[in-house]
Amino acid sequence: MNTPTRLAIFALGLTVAFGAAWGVGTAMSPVLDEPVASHDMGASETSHGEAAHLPGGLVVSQDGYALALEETTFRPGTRPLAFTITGPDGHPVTDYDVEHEKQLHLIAVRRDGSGFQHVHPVLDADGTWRIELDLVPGAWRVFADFTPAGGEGLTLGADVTVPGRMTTTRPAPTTIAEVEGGYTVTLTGDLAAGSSSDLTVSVERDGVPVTDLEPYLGAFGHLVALRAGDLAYLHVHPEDSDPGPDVPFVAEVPSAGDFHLYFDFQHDGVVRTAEFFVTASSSAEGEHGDDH
Ligand SMILES: [Cu+2]
Repeated sequence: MNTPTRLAIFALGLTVAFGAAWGVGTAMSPVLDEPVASHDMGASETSHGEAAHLPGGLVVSQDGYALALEETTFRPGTRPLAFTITGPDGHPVTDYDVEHEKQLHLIAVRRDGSGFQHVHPVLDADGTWRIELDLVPGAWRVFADFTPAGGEGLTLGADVTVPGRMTTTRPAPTTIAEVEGGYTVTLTGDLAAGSSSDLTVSVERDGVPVTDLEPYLGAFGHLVALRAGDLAYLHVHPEDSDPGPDVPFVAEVPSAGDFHLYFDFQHDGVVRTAEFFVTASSSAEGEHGDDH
């Protein structure tokens, strides 16, 4: 710590001490700690509550766990990504709970919502995860969705840059996705901010409803929702269902606005992704059944 900073903190400590008797150590901690830290009463309990309600994926470090990428800049192409999750003791985490059949789910997507990849890295004995990503130029976000053994589930996010000439198109609203292999995947149901929204994804192939979807990650499909603008990573829960054509989900979105939805499904031994771009209404609109 340099001298001016130390002086500034000392001065702050004096100010606080005058106001609050001799609770200097405690009084100073909100100044020195990250806002998420909560080993104080009252005010920091509130800030902890707010952090708990923040959508996932917006921070690179939370509750003592941090996502550390070995490299953050890549040339375009198929590139190896390596990273660790460091724990509260500062060492890479090597023990994870299995959620949706995997110890860790990695999502990579370009900031404009294109290039979505949902993959499952391999863990080394030393705690390093490795996977290959297909990268084109642009600003990317990667998300690690995991549960440290015996702990709470976390989604941490970090930025990745791929230099080069970037092309982009503004995504258009779509609830019908054409997917390679002759599939047409349709999303029905409306997202409403602040409430649980029932969504159904229906799969057809060459115009015929698909009734033999294969289990993928413990359900007949896996849905990831990202908020346009900041790529907040949202919770979507699969519901029990038949193996198609309809696969139900419950989604909770924290705000009105645009969302990218990605539905991974397995059929004929191949996992494919259908992409949707939808707008969530404010909850008031949703209650009044505004369907346009
Ligand atoms: Cu996964």
